[in-house]
Amino acid sequence: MTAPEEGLRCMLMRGGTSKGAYFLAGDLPAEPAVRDDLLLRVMGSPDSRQIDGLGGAHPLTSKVAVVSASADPTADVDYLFLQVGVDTAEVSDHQNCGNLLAGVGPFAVERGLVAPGDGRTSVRIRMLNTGDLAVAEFPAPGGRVDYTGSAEISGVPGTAAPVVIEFPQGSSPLLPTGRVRELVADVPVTCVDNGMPTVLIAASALGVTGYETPAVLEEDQALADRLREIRLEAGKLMGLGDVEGTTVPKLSLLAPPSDGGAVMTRTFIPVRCHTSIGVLGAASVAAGLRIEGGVGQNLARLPARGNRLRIEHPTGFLDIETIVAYDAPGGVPVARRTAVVRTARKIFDGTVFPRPAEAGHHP
Ligand code: NQM
Repeated sequence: MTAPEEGLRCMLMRGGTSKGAYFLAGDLPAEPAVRDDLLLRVMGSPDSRQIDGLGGAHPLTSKVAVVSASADPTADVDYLFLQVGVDTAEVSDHQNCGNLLAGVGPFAVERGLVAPGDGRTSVRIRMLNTGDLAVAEFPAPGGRVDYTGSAEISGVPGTAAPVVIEFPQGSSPLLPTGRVRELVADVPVTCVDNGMPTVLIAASALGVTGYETPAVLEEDQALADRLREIRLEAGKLMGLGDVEGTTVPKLSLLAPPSDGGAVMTRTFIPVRCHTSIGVLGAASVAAGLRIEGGVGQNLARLPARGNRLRIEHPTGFLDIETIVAYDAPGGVPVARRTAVVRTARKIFDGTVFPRPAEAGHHP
């Protein structure tokens, strides 16, 4: 590997409603502290505008995917997601990202890690942040990824080729506290983890409607204080320890649907309010709505038939299929399968030049 200051091979991609820098693991330093210091300098962090790097000044555009061939016989590639702080010098592997996941299969084909099939290509992805598996299917006719198509996802202008993602049953308990509903900081919540630890709360329990814009909710300091209090307590109950400096659990405020869907959401990730909703965040909301006695039960409208739920969010909706089953009547619920359609796009492929390391700073 040449010195990173001489440039690193990098692809900028939109994955779902997020955007990030994709790297081959072999193009980055192996030592996590050295890698993370480099990624901060690539993304332009810490700086609220990320003016000196690739980051887009929002957690949804300050993301990194690290991809490599997998040694696991049940997977083709390994995917490590890293959340890069915008105005903090932090790089975290504590959460996964189902949106950047949409770009991982196409990136693996672009970099020659997997041989594309004829027509649609299927890539089995081991998500290193959780250890869980995902299978992504997308068009790559004649060996070249075709990003064009007619799939539309809320929060992204235009249309693109569908990336169909399936998640088999994950390894985390769906109810991390072992309870369907509990009082946390005096508010009824359901803590759920279908790939993303998420605290479900009725918006009305916090004195908001759940239909406010993210900007209005972000300006509400009293709400921010309440959410912080709930999150710190819920984090401990969910076995995540002290979550003060981490990005999980997320908090999803629920309200009755306004446009024919199952539920309206406003999701805090965890300080900024999401302009749509994360994929695994939505998977957790959807599974939570299907658990008997959860806080969403009286406000959601579940379709009489089928596994698909429409999760409404600030810029539209996300359709997600989830099958929740009980191991025994009245027993423990498990999410057997989750599936979603996303799109992704290669925006730029080339060499990124990190900001120079600060003199005397050795990570
Ligand atoms: O939940 C944002 C996003 C995400 C994560 C976040 C995600 C997911 O929209 O799977 O995709 O919750 O930090 O990219």
